[in-house]
Amino acid sequence: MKSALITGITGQDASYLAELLLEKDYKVIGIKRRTSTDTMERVRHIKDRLEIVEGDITDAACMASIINEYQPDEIYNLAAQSHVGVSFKQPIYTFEVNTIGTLNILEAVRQFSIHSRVYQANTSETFGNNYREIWQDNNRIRTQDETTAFAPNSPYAVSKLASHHLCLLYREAYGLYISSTIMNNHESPRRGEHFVTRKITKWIGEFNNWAHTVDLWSTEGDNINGPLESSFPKLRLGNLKPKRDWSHAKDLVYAMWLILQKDEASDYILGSGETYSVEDFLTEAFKCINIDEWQDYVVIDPKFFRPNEVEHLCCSSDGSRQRLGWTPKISFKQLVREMVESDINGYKR
Ligand code: NAP
Ligand code: G4F
Repeated sequence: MKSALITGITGQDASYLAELLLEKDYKVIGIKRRTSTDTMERVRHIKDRLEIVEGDITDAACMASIINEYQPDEIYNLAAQSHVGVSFKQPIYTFEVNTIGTLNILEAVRQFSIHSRVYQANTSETFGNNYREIWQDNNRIRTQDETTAFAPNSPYAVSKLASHHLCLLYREAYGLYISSTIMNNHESPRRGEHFVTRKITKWIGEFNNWAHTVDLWSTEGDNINGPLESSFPKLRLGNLKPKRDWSHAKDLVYAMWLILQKDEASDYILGSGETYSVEDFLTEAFKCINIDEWQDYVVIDPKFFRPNEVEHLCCSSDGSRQRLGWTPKISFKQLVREMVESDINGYKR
């Protein structure tokens, strides 16, 4: 039986990855940091099949002790301060978790468990506003691939780029098996509520259910497109123009597992290869409750704008896909619908 250690077990990606690894008969050890309230919601349904260990990746001694004790075959470092906007307000904390935290794990592996294969979750945010222009079917496409230069423009992105380089360094200098992946955005019904996609679908779910209770939806099955009652607060968002390459988290965690099954450690870039703006997501999500004029329901609030923005992410991951034999299966439209329906049904897990 193989063993896998997952940091950030209470997070979105870890919950899907843990399900996948349990299906594959792994022994799964999840690291959870101490919190004063319960954060196990995403993994409650599989909790009894996981070994949960309390620990914080910013604590070097703690990481060394856990990795030394379990000697895991695979380590997936998914723990992070993963919110870009928050990283502008808490830059030092972001570095402690995302950079020093990664380093603590690499050092523990180097000193106590050199056979462990490590997966490090890094990010397309590290490209900042860099892209490559290619012509496809007479269209000019902006894309990022393995050759695109990094230009991180948030504390989060800089912290993750440092983590990426530490992985390359530990692989090269010590011959450890460490694979670092530049992942584009991936979402799901389990996405944190402060990321834009889930913020939108959660609002829609609550609004839809409220509208039903006050009978705002005038006649059965008809589009309403009516005015928003003043008693339900509008959805407050920031910049709607940025474009993201959105996939489903389930697709991405499958690639994570494939990556650690390769004979050689390497770097990858993962995403859908399609790009949609925040406004596109909003439009598609409102369509799920038959509203075309989302503008009546949304307020643009400067509070949600960032000091710097990444304007356009769209990955070209053909090389990585070929090496892994991987392709994402869930489309943008399916993803949006699944998230909206889950929030209408009151999100269970
Ligand atoms: P997430 O839902 O925000 O989960 C992050 C996890 O890290 C949570 O379980 C959190 O615990 C834990 N954590 C935070 N600080 C910790 C610490 N000091 N020690 C131990 N655990 C800590 O993130 P995600 O969306 O699943 O993303 C997984 C990884 O992929 C992250 O590294 C993220 O930066 C990276 N990534 C994500 C995306 C994406 O679109 N989702 C794209 C590119 C890269 P609490 O529950 O206690 O907060
Ligand atoms: O949902 P977001 O906060 O995700 P962002 O910044 O793209 O970061 C996510 O993807 C990265 C990979 O590219 C990960 F590394 C990272 O960990 C995280 O998972 O914001 C998406 C876009 C941004 O342009 C933001 O400015 O939506 C815009 N936005 C507009 N209004 C908003 C809001 N973002 C948030 N969170 N909240 C808003 O109200």
